[in-house]
Amino acid sequence: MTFARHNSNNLAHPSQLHRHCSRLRKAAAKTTGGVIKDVAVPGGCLELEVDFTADHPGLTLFRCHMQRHMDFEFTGCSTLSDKLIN
Ligand SMILES: [Cu+2]
Repeated sequence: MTFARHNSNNLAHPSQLHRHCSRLRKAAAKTTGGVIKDVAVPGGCLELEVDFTADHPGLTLFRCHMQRHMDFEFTGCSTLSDKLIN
């Protein structure tokens, strides 16, 4: 699966999709060599795309690692359903 994220403000956000191993596909409109990263930092007003294998059904946390950003709700859970995975 590909997870695409557009950072709509000018702050850097060290973001992580927990419970999955992510491979950075594209950052700031440039294709990468597919480096494996736990945390990627989209700079201000930039986009990134990561590929991951959706092999862990259930709640998955996506968050920014900056405490102040988490305090202002840059954190959330998504549910990967068994139907999506199989
Ligand atoms: Cu942040």
